[in-house]
Amino acid sequence: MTDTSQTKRALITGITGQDGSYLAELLLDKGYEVHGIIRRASTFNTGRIEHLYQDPHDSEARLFLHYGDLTDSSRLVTLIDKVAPHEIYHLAAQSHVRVSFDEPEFTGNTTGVGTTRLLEAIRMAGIETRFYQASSSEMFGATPPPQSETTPFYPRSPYGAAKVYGYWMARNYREAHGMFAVNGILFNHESPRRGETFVTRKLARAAARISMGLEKYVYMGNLDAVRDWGYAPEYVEGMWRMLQHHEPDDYVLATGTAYTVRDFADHCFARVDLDYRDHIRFDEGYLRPTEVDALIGDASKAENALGWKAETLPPQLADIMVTAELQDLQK
Ligand code: NAP
Ligand code: G4F
Repeated sequence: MTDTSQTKRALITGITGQDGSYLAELLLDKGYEVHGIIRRASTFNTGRIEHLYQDPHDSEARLFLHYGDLTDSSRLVTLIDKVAPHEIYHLAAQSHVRVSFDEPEFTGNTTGVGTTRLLEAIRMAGIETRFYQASSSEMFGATPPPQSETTPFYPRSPYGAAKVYGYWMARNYREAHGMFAVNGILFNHESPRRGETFVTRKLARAAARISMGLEKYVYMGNLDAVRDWGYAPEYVEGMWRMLQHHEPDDYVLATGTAYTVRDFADHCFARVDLDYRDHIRFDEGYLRPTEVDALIGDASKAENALGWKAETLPPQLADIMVTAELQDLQK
């Protein structure tokens, strides 16, 4: 660890995920010492942060990885005590909505109670820190758009219900214990680092592979769902701004635009001069028992208080993602 009293230390749970990797980049660029919690796996799970890796024996190293898991309270306490971070970004979760219907208990344990374990670990360690909770637009569920910080929650999945619980635990630690705990209520945000089974990455990947003759069809579920898709690197900047604000509060981050899954498919396939209708087939296995029909966010509070505004809109996002897939295939 660097021993300069000026250096800010941040701890990121979920550093190996899409957002964790962009956030680690951002914080390292800002001069932070960054600590990340990773899960032990039998295969490497650090692909998204490989380019950031620094040998911990190097005296200049500012990125440190620690084994840990959201289900292991004692480990969270000892880690927080040891690292004593100024800022904690809690991004780790079982984050796949469809999977949460198959694994509701596991999702509740990690995505929901995992947040409580971390908040309680902070309280037990007795450190002064700022806490970011990765809340989600999925919490709005069936409540019609536009959705803002004052919109009532109506979750439609075990994942959404677990996130509502995490949201209220962060609020409660703020109100009950005076903790600087913030909820970022983020609408869907995507990138070439998005997990392959989320709809934007699946479509971008399929369009690229089909255009190269590697596949003919992609099997999809509901194409009529409306989402508000932004670009992940911009959203992690918003997370950081929330923790720099003079007081803890909750904020929506979104683009305010509405596109269907079908629109996104159209943009991805048009990028490679194909018609999506020739290549998409239906598989009911990708339907959810309860669907969230439309998420469109109102991020005006974040714009006014934090000066944050989404720049990249879905057509450009589709272009970025398909281009990245094509480049990967040409390597
Ligand atoms: P992601 O790519 O799925 O990353 C999830 C991270 O959590 C991974 O690093 C994963 O580790 C880790 N993790 C999962 N279970 C864990 C456990 N039991 N213990 C420790 N770590 C665990 O998710 P993301 O897209 O970056 O999203 C970040 C956070 O924001 C999540 O909480 C998500 O629910 C929330 N969110 C995302 C969006 C979005 O559109 N992306 C919108 C709103 C909210 P492995 O790499 O080992 O699997
Ligand atoms: O890409 P998705 O799986 O994302 P979803 O369910 O909106 O959840 C993501 O965003 C949330 C924020 O609102 C996050 F909290 C959460 O962690 C995650 O990052 O699905 C988007 C839409 C859904 O309506 C789904 O039914 O796409 C539809 N869809 C249609 N065919 C499909 C597919 N989704 C997936 N994953 N795979 C399909 O084949």
